Amino acid sequence: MSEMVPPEVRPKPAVPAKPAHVVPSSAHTPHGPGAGGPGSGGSTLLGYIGIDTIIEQMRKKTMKTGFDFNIMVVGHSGLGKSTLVNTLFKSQVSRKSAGWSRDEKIPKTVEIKSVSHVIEEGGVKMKLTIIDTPGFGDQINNNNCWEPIEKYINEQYEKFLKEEVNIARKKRIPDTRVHCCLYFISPTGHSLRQLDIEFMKHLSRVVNLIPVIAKSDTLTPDEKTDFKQRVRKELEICGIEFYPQKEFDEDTEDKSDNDKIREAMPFAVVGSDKEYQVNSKRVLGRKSPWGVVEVENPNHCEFSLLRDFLIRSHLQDLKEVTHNIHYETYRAKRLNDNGGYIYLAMSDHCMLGILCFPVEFVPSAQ
Ligand SMILES: Nc1nc2c(ncn2[C@@H]2O[C@H](COP(=O)(O)OP(=O)(O)O)[C@@H](O)[C@H]2O)c(=O)[nH]1
Ligand SMILES: [Mg+2]
Repeated sequence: MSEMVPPEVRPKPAVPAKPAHVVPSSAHTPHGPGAGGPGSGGSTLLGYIGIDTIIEQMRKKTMKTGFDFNIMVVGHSGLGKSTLVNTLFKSQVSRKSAGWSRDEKIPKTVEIKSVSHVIEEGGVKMKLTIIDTPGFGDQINNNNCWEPIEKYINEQYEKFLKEEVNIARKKRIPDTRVHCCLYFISPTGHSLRQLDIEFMKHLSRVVNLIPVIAKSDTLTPDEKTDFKQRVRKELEICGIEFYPQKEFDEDTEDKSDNDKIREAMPFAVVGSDKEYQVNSKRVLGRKSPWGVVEVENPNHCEFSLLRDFLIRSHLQDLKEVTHNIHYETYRAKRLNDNGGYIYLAMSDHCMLGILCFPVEFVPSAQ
């Protein structure tokens, strides 16, 4: 008869503690006693794994590498494009119009000029490129004046595509693609011009288009409300979809946030790089004999709505939509045009050789 052996009592596995140096990814994540319970995302048995540190890792990486943001401004001369961009980034990031065409007083066609700056805030570096389009809409005949702008945007996609399929691919492809195009609508109080409609129709398909009503301090509040409504209606009738497009909303939360933004668009803005003293506060504004229009005061204009949307809430999404939607559409079209192959000239001047990549070998998203 075999002896009864008492069951072996194994010591409970020690739950690995979360290392002290790990910073919580969010203030809501419980890490104290009881962490790992139901609903916390961890497990009492397995203990802390550290998945949530990805946020901190990504933050560190972004701090180290920085990021590119390329913004294009389009609209008639004198609509306040340079001023608005300087107001947005609180510095002289865009040169005044006079600086662009010093040698050429009257631009013959649309010129495209870009200027880059590195802006640092809280240890994060952003390489900001402003692409200006002086001369747009200034001709007597403005037919097809959106063409050079569309060409420029596509050239940046082409550059990126060539880098992607390069055998000796750069670790980090320089991103010159236009992440956002601010289109300045003249504050006429009437309706959109044919040129506005033509431009937005063509460009909304290739870039994140954000229409804004320029110099809105020239409209009374009632005129502004009417004009905004009329512009929205006209855009709808013409089938022009501006950013953020409904079809790219990812979930219901996205949809409800973006619905509010879409209803408030196009933002009626005022730009200024001058400061004034108002109620013992320094504010950016435009001074007139009857008072100061405060650029960042939501009761005066919608500049702060535009700034928050563009930089504080949607900057990353603008980059993602550029990459995943606009660039991807361009890439797919290029592949289709070439029967599934991308042909790359080895030199800009002569075809020294041709590299062919079947579709399946072309790397996709970054
Ligand atoms: N009333 C008003 N004037 C503005 C505004 N923004 C710029 N301006 C003025 O309009 C003129 C042209 O501005 P600028 O930024 O060079 O226009 P751009 O040619 O479109 O780049 C300058 O005298 C600016 O001071 C604005 O929001 N309201
Ligand atoms: Mg300018």
